[in-house]
Order: sequence, then structure tokens, then C-alpha cells
Amino acid sequence: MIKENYHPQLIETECQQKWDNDNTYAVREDETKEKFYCLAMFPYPSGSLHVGHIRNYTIGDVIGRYQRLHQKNVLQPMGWDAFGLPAENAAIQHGVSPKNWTNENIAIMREHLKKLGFAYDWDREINTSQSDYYRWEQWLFIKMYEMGLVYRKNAIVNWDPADQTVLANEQVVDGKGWRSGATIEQREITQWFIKITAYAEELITDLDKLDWPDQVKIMQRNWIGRSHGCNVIFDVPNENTSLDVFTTRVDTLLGATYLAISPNHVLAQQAAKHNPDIQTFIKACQTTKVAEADMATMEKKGINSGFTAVHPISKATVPIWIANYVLSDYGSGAVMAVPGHDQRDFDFARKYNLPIKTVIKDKNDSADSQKLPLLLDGILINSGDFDGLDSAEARRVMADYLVKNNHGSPTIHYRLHDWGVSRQRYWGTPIPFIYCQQCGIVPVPEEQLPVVLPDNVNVKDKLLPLSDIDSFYKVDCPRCGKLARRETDTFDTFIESSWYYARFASYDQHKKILDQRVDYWLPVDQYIGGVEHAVLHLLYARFFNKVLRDLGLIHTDEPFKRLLTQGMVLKDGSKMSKSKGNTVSPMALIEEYGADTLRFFSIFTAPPEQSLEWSDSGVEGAYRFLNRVWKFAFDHQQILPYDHKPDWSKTSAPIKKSRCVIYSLLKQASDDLKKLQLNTVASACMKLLNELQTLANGAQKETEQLADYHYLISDGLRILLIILQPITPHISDYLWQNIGYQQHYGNQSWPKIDTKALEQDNIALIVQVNGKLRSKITVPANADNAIIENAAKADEKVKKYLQNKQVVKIIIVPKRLVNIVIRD
Ligand code: ANZ
Ligand code: ZN
Repeated sequence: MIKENYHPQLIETECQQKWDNDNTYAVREDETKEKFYCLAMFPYPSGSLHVGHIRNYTIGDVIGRYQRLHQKNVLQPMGWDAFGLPAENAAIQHGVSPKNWTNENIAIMREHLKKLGFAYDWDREINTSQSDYYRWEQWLFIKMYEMGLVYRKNAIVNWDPADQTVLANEQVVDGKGWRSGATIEQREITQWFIKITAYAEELITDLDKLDWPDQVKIMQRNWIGRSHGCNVIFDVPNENTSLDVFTTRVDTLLGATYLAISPNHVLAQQAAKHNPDIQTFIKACQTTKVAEADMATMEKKGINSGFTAVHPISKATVPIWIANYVLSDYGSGAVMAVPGHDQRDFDFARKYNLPIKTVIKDKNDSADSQKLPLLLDGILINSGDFDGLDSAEARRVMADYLVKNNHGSPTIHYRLHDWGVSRQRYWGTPIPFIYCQQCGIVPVPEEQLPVVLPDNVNVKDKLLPLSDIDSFYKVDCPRCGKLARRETDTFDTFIESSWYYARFASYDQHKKILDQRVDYWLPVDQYIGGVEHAVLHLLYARFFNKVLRDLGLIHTDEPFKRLLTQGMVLKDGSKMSKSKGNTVSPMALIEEYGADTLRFFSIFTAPPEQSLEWSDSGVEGAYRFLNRVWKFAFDHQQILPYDHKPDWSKTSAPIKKSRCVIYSLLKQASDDLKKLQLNTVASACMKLLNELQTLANGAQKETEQLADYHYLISDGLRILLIILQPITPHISDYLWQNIGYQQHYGNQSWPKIDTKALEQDNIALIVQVNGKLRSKITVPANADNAIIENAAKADEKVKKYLQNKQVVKIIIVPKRLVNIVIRD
């Protein structure tokens, strides 16, 4: 028996306690059951859940619970991406240790998540800042070192002056730090790199295997940036050397009138030695970090290096310029400049009065009328023996020619760079290496792992890189035993999130990083997260998955089979943020309305991929709806569940119609769930309740078929509670149990669609005459075309239009319309 009033706080606490006590959502591998691994991107423990989290995790929970209703063995784990700068900054501000700060936040957020009733297997909770997690990351990094995938390099890096650390290219957005927003400077620092470029090709081709939003795949493809082209070698005889350039347009080779090298190129450095003007120029270039996108439009600047090269085909002498528009870290940091056919080279040649030579002719234009530069493919001119070839063919022929003459070869270049992972910060995973004067770079032996991050730090007034803690960095060399120095940089925190999805399957394995359970659970069947991770996290995780596979630890090529990128939560049209002061407190809303209301609101209000506009009235609407569900169950609990099964062939038309509506809504919700159109599942629930109300009203008026009414009310409410269950599990489970449908929580099945119920006796068809709507007719659902045609022609309104006219043909669109085509 249930009470008259809906008290979400009471029933939600009761449900959650029961789930906790019964460990309802803990799962084990079960070969007899089909698995479903549903994962929403784990949060950074900032201290409070915001509505974006709630939306993200509710979407995940709906999908997971829906699969559970289909008897899948569903894994939904949760954990904490616990390393990172905010902990350190907060620690500096509030004088607490980053560890305590983080762990306190985790405790709060765990409680919050529990209040939302997500079906997580809490046994598997991961905290990435604990050594039982990051020790395996250190282990894996050493394995990658042994595989040749890890190296140290002196490199010009992105330096974030605000956060006092190096950032990866992916973490620089429009020349600014992705977190701090500070303008990024360039610095030369020795740091650790992971060779993600070794997997560039596979990272591109395997995108085809993924059921991901196209937009995300395109972003990854562009980021990896595969270019098919040719390496061309220009001899530099006076310096007794040669210069490699990468070009995608070797067909324009005879139009190369100068070469351009980046200010960081070795030849540029060499030229600078005896030339102060060049030194000044190079310095000026190095202080301004230019985003690649701005390269095309920025002002081109350069200086003649004084060196010259020999053209590999014409043997002409071409000058070598140092230019600010040549990237040091793409291709070979040098280009053959073809001002006639490249915009950047054209602008540059104009500015410095360098020759412009046309070597490609537009197929349709004559060469002298064409506008310069001509960027498109065409027919070769002014190119000696190659004249007359079209561009595509010329690229093949000329590449062959260069190969034969040892002056080049076809190559593929990727825009993707190796991933710099050293961070000069405290709150991260220590990089497990030791520097010994005698032995060089020595990996920490496996039995000495983990390298534990020291706790006893004082963060009151300054950032605390580990290089200040001598008890940490002074160690004995594992090889020779002499005093050596431990690496004091920590990992980029994106490493922790690159493999956590796999660890969830082996969460309690303390002897290995992963065990055979990953073969049961991986890959993740459904991953849910923000589109802001399209290149960063999602690329890194795909890469790690491939490395783990090549180590024989997992046997899938990709980590995340299907991806849903949920939209943002907006308020008054703009993103919710503390700085704008337009945030809402989810916990206060739960206090007031309960978690189910919040869950229903965040599913109902917008399709998952689209942005959701926050509205207080929307929240209230969700609350009212759940109250109505409760009230309906309360009003009818005497008749629930109702077991007498009607003879549907004898029941009345209104009951039949209601039954059809109920099962149509069930079908719609089932189809929509498969497509992850969750908002329309929620609206189907609202329509279903309305139909139940209609039935209840009918039952009050008609007493004759009361048993049929009661049966259908009972059946419809059963269906409603199950469809609602993934969205609002508390009210659904509570009512389900307390009005006696079934004893246990959580073992319902998704309702079967009774196809008989969908068959209507009669259906309505629109009748058109020459495409214009003229009438509506009702025919038996199983009527054949002849019956439909006759009924349409016999309709009184239609008859008028057919008088004295010849019917040319009749078109029937099943279940929708009849169009009678007449000749006047
Ligand atoms: C000659 C040429 C002629 C080029 C022409 C283009 C058009 P994508 O497609 O993005 O890979 N390039 C090569 N290395 C560069 C560097 N380090 N910095 C700036 N630009 C560089 O671009 C390849 C093209 O970008 C190459 O082909 C080269 O210019 C330029 F009508 O070579 B091209
Ligand atoms: Zn040593």
C-alpha cells in the first residue's frame, strides 16, 4: 500500500539504501549473459556536481538501465580523475594538502552521485591519485619505453606561464592554455614524449570501425592530418649539405623560385652565426607562438639566409630564405616556395620581390589570362619534359623521376605530433625514471614500483615541484648503487584517463595491470561524454588501447565502440558558469523535488546531443508529472495488479483504441531508446499517463466492461513504470514493488510489444483529388485496394469532384492517403 502523497525524499532514500544493502548494481563476469559496458566520462573531483554532470550521468544511467531491462549483464563503473592542477591551486589558497582536498571532494561527490540513484557498481571505484592505480601507469610507461614508444627530447614546448608548466599541443587552444587561458610562450626544455605518431595511420583508419558522431571523427582525422606528398632534396653545395622539403604539389616543382626554412631550422641557425640581422629576426619569431590556423593570414616576414640551393631538375640556383610562415615541426621545417601556385609563397614573393613563375595552366583558361596564384590542379606548362601532363599524373611521374635521380621520394606526413607528457607540477603521477651519472637514464625496476608521490608537502605559499623535496629525488641508482637523481616531473593527467576504462574490468587485481576479465568487458559498448574531448582524451585513449593491445593485454582494437556526445546545459542561452553567476545547485533541487524530477527533466527537455536550456518551470513540470504518476497509482492500487485477461475480440471500441495507443507508445519508446532519442521516450511516458487517465474516466462512466478496463489500466501502468524505470528509477521501483506487481527490485524485463494490440479494426485515410485534400474516410484496417478505392469514390464530399470527370488513376499510400487523379 502506498500513501496518498508523493514524498520523493523518503522513497529515494529507501530505494538507495536497499540498492546499497543488496549491492544491486555490482556485476560479475557471466559468460551465459551478454555483457554491456556503459561508461560515462569520469569526473574531476572539483567538489560539487554541476548540472552538466547530472545530464551526462543521467544519460548514461538511462542507457545502462535500459540494457539491464533487456537482461544484459551491465557494467556501469564510476571513478575519479583525481590528479590535476585545481587541487594544487586550491591547496595553495586554502592551505590544505592536495590529497586531503581531493579526497574530501571525492567523498562529497560520491554522496551526491548516490543521491541521484545511478546504477553504479561502486565496488569498482577508481581514484587515479592512489598508488594502487598509478603504479600500473608507471609500469605501463616503462613497458612503452622498452617498446621504443617513449623517449626524452630537448624540444621547444608550449609553456603556460600561469600554471607554470608545459602543455601538449592538444592543450593549447588559440594560442592559450586550455585551463588557465594564459598566452602560451615557447621554451626549450628536455621532456618525456610518447610516440603517438607511431600509431597515426591506424588511428586514422580505425575511425571507420567506430559508431561515433561524424563530427568527432572528422575532428580526429583533421587533427592527425594525413598528407600524401613527396620529399624533395635540394643540394646546398656551398655548405656541403642538402635541404629536404615536403610538398603535396610536386607537380609545381619547376615553379619553385626560392626555398623557405623555419627560423628554428639548422641552416637558419648556421646563417645566424655571423649575421646579427638574422639573429634578431630569429629571436623575434621565437617569442611569438603562432597558432597554425593563423599562419595563412598573418603578415609574412622573412630574411635572406645568404645560402643558395640547386634545383633538382632545372639545376637553377635558388635562394634560401628564412620565413616566419614555415613551421618548425611540420614536415622537415622547410618548403619549396612556388609563388605562382601557393598563396603564402605568393604573398611572400610579392613583398620581397622574388620571381613568380607559372607552371600550371587552368584546363579552361589560357595561361596569361589566369589569375595568380592558381591554386588548383591543371595542366603543366614551363616544365620542360613534363609539359602537358595533368597535375595528378605529373605528381606520379615526377616522384618517379626524383626517386631515380636520388633527389626525393613519395612520403606521407602527419600533422600529429608526439605527446609531450612531462609536467613540472606536484599533484600527478611521478615519472618512474632515475638519472645516474654513470648509467644514464634508468627505469625504476618493477619491484620498486610504485614510485609514491610524497604526502608530506607544504603547499602554503608556493607551487611545489618535486625538485624541492630532496628526500624524494635523492635515490640510489638501481644499477650501480651510487647516488642518483629521481625524475621530479609528473605525468600529464591525461595519461590517467587514457586507460581507466580498462582498469575498471580488473579493478581489484593487484598483481597485474589488467587480467583476462578485460576480454569479457571490453570494448566499452557505449561511452558518453562532452564533445570538448573530441581530440584530447578520445585520441589518447584510442592510442593507449592500441598499445595495450600490442602488449597482449587486451584484444580489441578500439576502446569505445559507440560514442554519444551530450550537449551543454545552458541558462538564458549561455553556458552555465560560476563567473557568469548563472549556475543552479542540483543538490538544492534534489532537496526540493527529488532526484527523479531532476533526472526526468534532464532527459525530457532536449535530445541528448543537443544543448539543453535550463528552466525552472521545466523542473516543476517534471515534478508535476511524477506527482500525477503517483496519484494515478494511489487511486488505482485497489485494482492492481489485475489478472483477469479480457477476450479482446469482444471488448468495446474505446478500450481497443486505448490498448492500441498504449502499445504504440511502448513501440515508439522502444524504437527511440535504440536510437538513443531519450527525450521522446520521456514524452511517450507523459502520453501514456494521459491515455491511462482517459481509460480511468471511461471506467467511471461505463460499468459494463469494467473488468476489461481494469485489466488495461493495470497493464498500462505496468508498462509506464517500466518505461520510466531507466529515467526515474526510484518512483518506478517503489511503486512497482508497493502496488504488488512483483516482489523484487531490478529484475523487471522490458515489456513485450503485443502486435495484436497495434492492429486497429478501422483506420482513417485522407482522400485527395488531384493532390488536394477533399475528405477523410474510415476503412477496415485490413481492407484491400479495391475496397479502399470504392470507399473513397463513394464518399459524399469526394463524389462532387468526380462528377463528369474521368478518373485517370488512383494512388494509395498505405495507412495514410488515397489520391484520385482525374482529367478535367
Ligand atoms: C610546394 C607547394 C606548391 C605546396 C603549391 C603547396 C601548393 P598540407 O597539405 O597541409 O600537408 N609546407 C610543407 N612543410 C611546411 C612547413 N613546415 N610549414 C609550412 N608549410 C609547409 O601542406 C603541405 C604543403 O604545405 C606543402 O606543399 C608545402 O607547400 C607546405 F602550389 O609545397 B607545398
Ligand atoms: Zn648508476
